[in-house]
Amino acid sequence: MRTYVNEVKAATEELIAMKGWVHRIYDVGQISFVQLRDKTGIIQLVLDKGQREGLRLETAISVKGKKAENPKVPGGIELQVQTLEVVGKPDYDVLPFPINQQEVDAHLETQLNYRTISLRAPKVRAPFKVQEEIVEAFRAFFKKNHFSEMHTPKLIASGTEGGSEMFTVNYFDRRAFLAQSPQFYKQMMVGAGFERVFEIGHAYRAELHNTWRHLNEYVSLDVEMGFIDSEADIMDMEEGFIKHLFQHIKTTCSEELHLLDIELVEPKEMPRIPLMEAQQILLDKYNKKSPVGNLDAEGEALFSQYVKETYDSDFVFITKYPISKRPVYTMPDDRLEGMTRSFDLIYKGLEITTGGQRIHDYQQLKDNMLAFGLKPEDFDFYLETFRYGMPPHGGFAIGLERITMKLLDLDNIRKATLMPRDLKRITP
Ligand code: AMO
Repeated sequence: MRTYVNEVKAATEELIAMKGWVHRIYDVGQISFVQLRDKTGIIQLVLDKGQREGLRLETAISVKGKKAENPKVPGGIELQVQTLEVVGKPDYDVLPFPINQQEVDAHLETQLNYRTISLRAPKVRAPFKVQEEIVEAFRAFFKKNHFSEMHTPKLIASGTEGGSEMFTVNYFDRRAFLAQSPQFYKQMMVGAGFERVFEIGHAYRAELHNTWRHLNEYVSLDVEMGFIDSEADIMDMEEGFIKHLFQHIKTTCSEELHLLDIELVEPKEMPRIPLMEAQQILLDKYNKKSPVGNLDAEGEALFSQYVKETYDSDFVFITKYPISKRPVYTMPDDRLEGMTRSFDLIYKGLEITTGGQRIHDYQQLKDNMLAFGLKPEDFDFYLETFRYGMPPHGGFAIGLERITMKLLDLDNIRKATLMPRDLKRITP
């Protein structure tokens, strides 16, 4: 039976079998100290000269040995190796960059070019363990709250978030698109009787900008909920999830948080501030003008700073966006002319979520399509659901890479993306 590095302490076998990669080698006279790295950590192996022969960094090996206490090595335990087998011989001249240092000293683009190499470095890989746990927490939280997991089509016939930013694909003799979001389908599944649904899946945006926060393919954590009273139910649900998430990450990722030097402070109550108020505060306090009906990236950052100072919160919901700035499915706000029952959630200066209540009345939705210059007949497959008693509903989507990036204070979304797709990159 194989023992992983994080199990060695508790292992009771006389001879312990371990597998992994050669992370580091120190030769000291007749013996060598080799660090073996597996997916859970690093352990020191003690080898004699014969066993050491031919070993290079990153050789994949399988060893058997006896464990011994050594207070000088990390973890306090080393393995005195009795047998060693090379199971994966390397075939490189030089490594593209060293991966056994505290930090990988290579440009991000180089790290991405050699992604399977850079990911071998524990600190580069750590965000993905956290990301895995974000997904785990998302699934567990929403399942517990009566949501069903969905897998909706990614090859679709029409856009959901406004016409722009779509990738076109050939679909036999027709044109199809890659889904910008599961928006229509998650709403349809509410109407189909599932009532509460969530989806973890890729979304595609043909954005033409290469920035630290945009990807052309990202993972969207989508939620849609039927029989709501208002968009406040949706914000409550998201706030509840984020609080659950912090607890979960603290308990499941303590090693990764330590490695990345992150101290997670549990979120306080998240303020909910109408957009117009936020824009006014930015103008009064920072002399910062905002674009019509939105905040720009600088405004989001400044406003987060204000919220941190005023409410001691890293999160803020911006509410009540104008009709003209929100997609066709968004519910107008009958309490405020020209505005919608929608929101964004800003976390440490970056939008991580858009959400809101949707129009559920068939005729109103059809009329809104016309008002938006869309042809309702192009959306028959979607509109159909609304003719048979669609309940008031709403939802939101969180960008997985964005929330990972902010949780871990990473400065570029690519560091939270295994294989980023951006303007210039479609490999590896
Ligand atoms: P929106 O278009 O705002 O809303 O997207 C929701 C969230 O997805 C993430 N996101 C991105 N992340 C990385 N790169 C991108 N190019 C990118 N685009 C979006 C962000 C964003 O907040 N259907 C609505 C959601 C809803 O109302 O339920 C939608 O897709 O974190």
